[in-house]
Amino acid sequence: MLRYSALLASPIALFALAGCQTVYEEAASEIATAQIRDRSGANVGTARLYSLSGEVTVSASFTGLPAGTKAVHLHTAGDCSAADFTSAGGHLNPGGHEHGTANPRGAHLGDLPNVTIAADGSGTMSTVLRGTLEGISDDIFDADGTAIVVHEGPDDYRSDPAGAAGGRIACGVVTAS
Ligand SMILES: [Cu+2]
Ligand SMILES: [Zn+2]
Repeated sequence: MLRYSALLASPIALFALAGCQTVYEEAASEIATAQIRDRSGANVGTARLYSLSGEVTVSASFTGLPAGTKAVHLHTAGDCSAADFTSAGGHLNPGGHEHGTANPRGAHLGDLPNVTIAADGSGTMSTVLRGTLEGISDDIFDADGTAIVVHEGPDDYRSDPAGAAGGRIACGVVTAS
């Protein structure tokens, strides 16, 4: 039981461990994945959603992206068909909030931390979503689905409606496992 409590306390720290599968990933259930592609159609990453004890964690790893700090969000439609990925709609926001974790009126369910892409084009991001699995799975797996989107610049965590993050450079449809 001690081991279990430690998992609950620090899923993000455990995700940060090197290796193929972390302790957290072993204990958690994968509920969805997304193959993320850039505007040329090249595969530039994978996102996985896990549930453990009612919490949902999003973990994404990227390769082949331009270096720098990039916004990552869940968008309201699982549709990456438009060339500029605007088909994915705005941020997933079932609660009717404004954008940004630093916004007193925020935040969207889809607001995720920025990812830092290294000079070699790689980077990882992991975070626990606000809300419980029971509360948010209907929003993620709704009729039009959900996408994970990477932007050309960083999210300022404040500017409504999208964090002033610039254009969309990569997109993946969240698919139930
Ligand atoms: Cu976005
Ligand atoms: Zn947002």
